[in-house]
Order: sequence, then structure tokens, then C-alpha cells
Amino acid sequence: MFTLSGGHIFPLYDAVARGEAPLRMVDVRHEQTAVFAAEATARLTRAPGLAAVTAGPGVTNAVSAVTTAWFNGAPVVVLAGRAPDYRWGAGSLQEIDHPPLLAPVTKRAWTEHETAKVAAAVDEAFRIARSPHRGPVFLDMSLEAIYGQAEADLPDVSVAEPAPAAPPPDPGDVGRIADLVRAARRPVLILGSDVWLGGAQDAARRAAEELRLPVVANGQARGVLPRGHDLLVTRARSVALREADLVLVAGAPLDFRLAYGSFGPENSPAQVVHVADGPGGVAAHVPLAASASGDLASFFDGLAARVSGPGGLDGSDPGWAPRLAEAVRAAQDRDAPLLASEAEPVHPARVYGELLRVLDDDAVVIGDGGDFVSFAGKYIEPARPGGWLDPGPFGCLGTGLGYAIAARLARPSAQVVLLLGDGAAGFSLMDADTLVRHRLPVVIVCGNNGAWGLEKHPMRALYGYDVLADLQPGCRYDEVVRALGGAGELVTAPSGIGPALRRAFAAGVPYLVNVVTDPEIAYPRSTTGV
Ligand SMILES: Cc1ncc(C[n+]2csc(CCOP(=O)(O)OP(=O)(O)O)c2C)c(N)n1
Ligand SMILES: [Mg+2]
Repeated sequence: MFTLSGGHIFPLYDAVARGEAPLRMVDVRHEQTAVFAAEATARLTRAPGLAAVTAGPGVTNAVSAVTTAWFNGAPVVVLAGRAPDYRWGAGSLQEIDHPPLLAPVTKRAWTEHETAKVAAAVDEAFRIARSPHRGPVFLDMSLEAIYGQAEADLPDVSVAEPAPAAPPPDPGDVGRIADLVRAARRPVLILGSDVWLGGAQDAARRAAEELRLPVVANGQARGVLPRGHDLLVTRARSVALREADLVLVAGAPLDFRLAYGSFGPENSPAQVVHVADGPGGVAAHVPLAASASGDLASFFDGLAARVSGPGGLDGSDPGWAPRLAEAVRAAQDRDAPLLASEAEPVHPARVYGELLRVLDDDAVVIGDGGDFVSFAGKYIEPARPGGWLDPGPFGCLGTGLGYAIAARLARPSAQVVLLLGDGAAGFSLMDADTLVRHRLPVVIVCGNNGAWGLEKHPMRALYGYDVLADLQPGCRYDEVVRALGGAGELVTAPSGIGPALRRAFAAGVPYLVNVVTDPEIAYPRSTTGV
């Protein structure tokens, strides 16, 4: 239970402190960190994450993180305190009706007013959060309800049971998609976070391998095909998506990250197939050649069984997968000099060149920032699924420390690396204190370009100048972490990065490697998101 204290929720703490609830309590320095940590717990463990926040500002501070969980389909339960019912309307401290604020960004948001019904309501919150399509649920309890005493029949606790699966997709839909895949000459399979969150990563890999489908991996599906796999073409995604005649997207929305679902050559657009874990997830804004909704593992198994029989992949161009593999190699060859760049100030890519040498296969890599994190997405290909945490399509800065706290707890023996822009650092770095107090060692690498880089360069491109985009050059964010009881160091030369990273991983305490990078380097971006 991630939380920040407030009198409206003391009874929850009291229950845990007295051993009535077998929970670990982690107290943080900002409610958004509590909810980001609950969200990352959910995304890493695929079990619901729990945050408890106090009434009023505790809830409003949580809203950006709840919204992030909503966009990411992460099963999160947020329990909150609430001003008393008996004086409602008279102006108690922090009196505000929370559910209307939360309703648009949760699967359900409601208030429990009766003590005897609290347990069933909490169970219901967990049940809703973890049913596909998963997402956050909000429950507040009036002061009387949470402090009261009552006899109650406790429900059979649904969290002890396996998470409910989505129903299998309609066989007719899977058959239509199989026909399209069979006939395609240049198919591409795009995998998104729900493939991991829905436990479909093995079925997805089997289908891709059996059908020889080149794969682009997004979000938490990164790693479903491990780095170096001959069908993994994420690094050549622009060629793959420009030349494809069929793009099958599973477990990801067709949003700005996927060109809103328009792929292929301009004069003959690719056929697009969209597969989601529920009917509400299937895109309505783009013409689809076919679609399916339901359990993603069943979908992949069904697809592989239907396509791989006799007559299999008749239509496919045998040169397609090798050509994309060649494009991947060419991209990697182009990357190599940047990853080894000797430039001073440091080129941000060099940070990743050094990190790649020391990352273990089971590392959890977290990105919170602008350009610095875009570079990470380009250069870091995970070896396993579920270990990559970016903020997702809501694009909220400030996820970093919450995600890092959760990652350290969820994967106690794995490396946890937080890649943090210097701008992003300002939103959550105070929670390095939480890492220290709870003895949670993580490595934080700050890409310190002294700027809001992902705003500075676009503003220059649009206006010919930039304003309000500069931060303090070389600011000592490492000293901030030291002051809070962790450790860190400043790095200004490319040769210093590798040794600093090794010291950071060996330190056994929260450690911030503050790398001063070149503010003039902009990430070469092809999408604006609008
Ligand atoms: C909460 C929030 N506020 C503002 C933004 C807009 N924004 C997106 S990227 C960015 C700059 C990030 O700067 P930094 O973390 O230093 O990374 P850099 O681009 O410099 O590598 C900003 C301000 C946002 N995405 N989220
Ligand atoms: Mg920056």
C-alpha cells in the first residue's frame, strides 16, 4: 500500500500496523508518487496495485497518476478518505465530492457511506480493476464509514482467485484475420502493452515465429521477442510500416504512436487489423480490414493454428523478413558511432552505449523525461518482456520515482534503472527520500541538458527562438540525492559514464549519476503527437 498520511485514512494504517492486514506500507512524499508506484506495481506484477490517499488534496494530487493508469490499462485501486457525511455541506476540512473528479479516468469511482459495506466495496474495487480491459478504480469512504465499527459478512476475497480472463475472440473474426495474414505479401505484427498485461507474451511469440511475422514491439511488449531476434524489426519500424501491405496491431491503441492506424505506401495503404482485449478497445476512427476482441493469448493461438496448416503463408514475399532484418542491421550500424561518441559535451546516445554494456537481461528500465527518454526507446531493446516502463500515451512527466520505488519492490534482485530528464527530475526527485527511508537502492541516470529539451527544440522549429525552455546548466541533482541520504556523482566527460554506472550499481543505495549532456542535440522526431 503506497500512501501519504492524512487523518481521514488512519484506520487503514491502524489495521496494517496491528497486523490485521498483511500489507507492506510504503509512505511517499507526494500522492502522485503513491499512485504511480501502485500503477508500476500493477504493470510489473500483473496483480493490482494499491494506493491510499487522504481526502481533498490527497485525491486531487493523485489525479494525473490515476489518469496515467487509465491510459495504460493498469489495474490500480485508489482508496481515499472523505469528509464526514453528518456535516456534509457545512464545510468540513477538505470537503469535496471526489467521484465526479475521478469518474472520467476510472472504470468506476464511488463512495461508500456504511461501515458494514466497506469490505465488500473494497473487494468489488479490486474485482473491477483487474477484469479486462483493466484500469484504475476509485473508492472513497466517508469519515464515519472508515472510522466506524460494524458487524459485517465478509465477501469471499476475489483477489485470492486468478484474475478473470477476457472471453476468447469470436472464431469467425479470427478466421477472417487468418485469411488476411495468409494472403499478405508484406505483413507486420505490432505488439502493445496489453499483450504483456494480459499474459499473452508467449502465445504472441509462438505465433510470430510460426507465421514468420516481422514484429514491432511497443511499451511493455518490448522484449516479447528478445533483442537480437531475427523477426524483431522495431529498429526498422519506419521501413516496415511504410512498405507493409498488412499491419496487424494487437494490444495497443491506434493512437499517435502508431500513426493513428494509417500505414503503408501512400498510393496503396496497408490493410489494418486491430485486435484488443475488449470491444471498447477496437479503433473506430480508421477503416479496418478486420478486427477481433477478447483474450489475446487465445487470439494468437487461434491465429497460428489457422494460418500454419497446409497452404500456410502462400501469399507472403519470402524476401520480406530478410529485407527488414537487413534494415535493422543497417540502423544498428548507423547507431554504433553515436553510441560510442567521444563528443564533449556528452552526446545523450553515449549514455546508452555505456548502459547497454552493464544492463542485465532482467533489468527494469524506466524512462521519465523528454528527448533523453526517446533516445532510450531507440537504443535499448529489452531481453525480456515486462521490464520496460515508459509513461505511456498520456505522456505525464513525474512517473520516475514512483515507478522506481515499485520496481525495486516488485523485482528485488533485478537491476532497476531510472532514466530521468533534468526537467522530469523536478516532479518527483524528492521521493529519493522514500528510496532512502525504505532502503530501496536504484540507479538513477539523469540526462542533464539544462533544458526542457523536448520543448526547446520544437519551439525553436516553430518560432525561430525559444523561451521558458531553459533550466540551470549542470544543476547538481546528484547532490540532491546525497542530501536526502543517497549517493551520486557528476559526470561531464564521455569516458566517465561507464565507471560511474558501475559504481552506481555497486553502491547498494539510491544513486544518481548526473550526466551533463549537449543541449543542442535534439531527438530526431518524426511525429508530433497532434
Ligand atoms: C506533467 C507534464 N508537464 C509538461 C509536459 C510537457 N513536456 C513534455 S517533454 C518536456 C520536456 C522534458 O524535459 P526533460 O525531462 O529535461 O527531458 P529532455 O527533453 O530535456 O531530454 C515537457 C515539459 C509533460 N509531458 N508532462
Ligand atoms: Mg532536459
